[in-house]
Amino acid sequence: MSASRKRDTRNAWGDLMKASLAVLAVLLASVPALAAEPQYVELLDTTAELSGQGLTVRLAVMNPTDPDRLYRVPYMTVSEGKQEAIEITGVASGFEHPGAYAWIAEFDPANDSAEVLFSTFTGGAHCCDDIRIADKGADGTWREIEFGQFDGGVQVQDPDGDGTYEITTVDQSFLYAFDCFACSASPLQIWAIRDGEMVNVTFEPQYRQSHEEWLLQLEDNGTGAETTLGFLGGWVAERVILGEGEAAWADMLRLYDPAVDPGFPVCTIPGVSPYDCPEKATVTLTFPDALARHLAENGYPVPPNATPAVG
Ligand SMILES: [Ca+2]
Ligand SMILES: [Ca+2]
Repeated sequence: MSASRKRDTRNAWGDLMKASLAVLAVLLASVPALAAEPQYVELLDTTAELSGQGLTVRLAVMNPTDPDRLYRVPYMTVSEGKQEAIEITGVASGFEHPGAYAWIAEFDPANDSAEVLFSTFTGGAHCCDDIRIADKGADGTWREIEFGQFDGGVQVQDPDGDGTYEITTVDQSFLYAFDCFACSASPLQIWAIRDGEMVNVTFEPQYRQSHEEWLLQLEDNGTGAETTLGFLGGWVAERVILGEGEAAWADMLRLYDPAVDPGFPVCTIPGVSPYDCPEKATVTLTFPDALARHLAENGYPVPPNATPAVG
């Protein structure tokens, strides 16, 4: 091989390497930074501790100092480095060993720290996990976000795989709307934290696959129960999220048996529950009418072929 051929080969390799590095740089720039996996700790004794992502979380139980407060209350302290950042008090459950857990996870991309989800169990048959979140503001001050109480709890997941975690649960409004808790299907609900605010992102298109999977799960779980009103309500709502509302409504009407419809009382006075409603303002709706009303009241687009909601 001549000297010039060698030089050409070297140049060709050099060009190839440069091109490969350029491609790699573009690829790396387009891939979001890999976020750390969320970390979990549960309060099994009187204290528990977890460190990760630059934060230290301590869970402990406050003994009642006030004689009127009978129950011990779990609380959480979060430290950033060596500095205590925030203390958040949970709720009393009435149990001797109150249930509590925490997750460190990257929920809110608007700041330079991970967040901490703190849950305490309020007690009762199902209810509830009381969820609060420690979130660092733009000025570096930590704040408490009161998320709410969730029957059956919440999960920390990243359904769209972008490295920022979301909180998934089910739409609580369906749990007892048309049937008992265990007989009710509920649509998947997804929450994000954006600049310290809880945002319901259920309908955003990047979560479509999660909804498709949830629908499949509902249908499997509904084996033998596909015509109960509790199933049909949540099933239609999940399909409304998937943009199949019109077909879902037609399917529901085909499966719906008026003979098993107990009727659903609603109050025509806005904001008044059926339990507090004067008799003359109470209207009993059929299941399809009640479902259309429930969808509208809870922010779901009502399918165009649905009966008009009353009241
Ligand atoms: Ca963050
Ligand atoms: Ca995400």
